[in-house]
Amino acid sequence: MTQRHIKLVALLALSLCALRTHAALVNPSFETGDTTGWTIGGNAEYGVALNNTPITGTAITDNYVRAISGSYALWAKLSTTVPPTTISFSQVVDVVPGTGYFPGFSYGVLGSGSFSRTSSFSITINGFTPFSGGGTIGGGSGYQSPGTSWVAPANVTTATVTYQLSGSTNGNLAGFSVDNFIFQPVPEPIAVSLLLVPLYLLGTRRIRLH
Ligand SMILES: [Ca+2]
Repeated sequence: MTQRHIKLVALLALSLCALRTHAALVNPSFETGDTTGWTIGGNAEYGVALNNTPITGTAITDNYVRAISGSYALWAKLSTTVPPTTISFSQVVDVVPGTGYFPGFSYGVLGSGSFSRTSSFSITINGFTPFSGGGTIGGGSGYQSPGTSWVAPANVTTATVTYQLSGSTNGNLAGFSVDNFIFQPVPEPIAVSLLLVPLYLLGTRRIRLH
């Protein structure tokens, strides 16, 4: 390896360090087959199951689990009948002050036949709720994937992120599938440019070799 190569590799490594972030959810899509890493709240019945596992005891015909990635997803039975049911998912992650992050997750109600169910969600970080909303889920419509942006304030190095989901099912239980939790850093333009410089230089070096 020439000195030039060593410099380029060092620059590339530096750039990757700039892009690297501390935030990383444990078990973000339940591929451990359970809820390892998560603190689950709320009063809903829930579990983790393989893709296509039936969710029994709900008002949705052929209600089943759909994993949006990997083999597993979490399922939860939600309704607004008294008592209303909710489920929340929390983790504490390390963050870099001043860095932007994208928290999000995916959920849906999967089954056969015709149905329409509404749901509401919120994403709370260190007690602040940057994003909440809801929507209607129809039969076969698959997942919804809400997400938002959040910038770690100065001096804040940990974030307690809580994703909450509740369902309105016209009085009947619906089995929700939940998967693909995200808490990703948003790459800063300067870090991206630092990464592109050595990649460009390596590219021109390779072209010259040909
Ligand atoms: Ca999964």
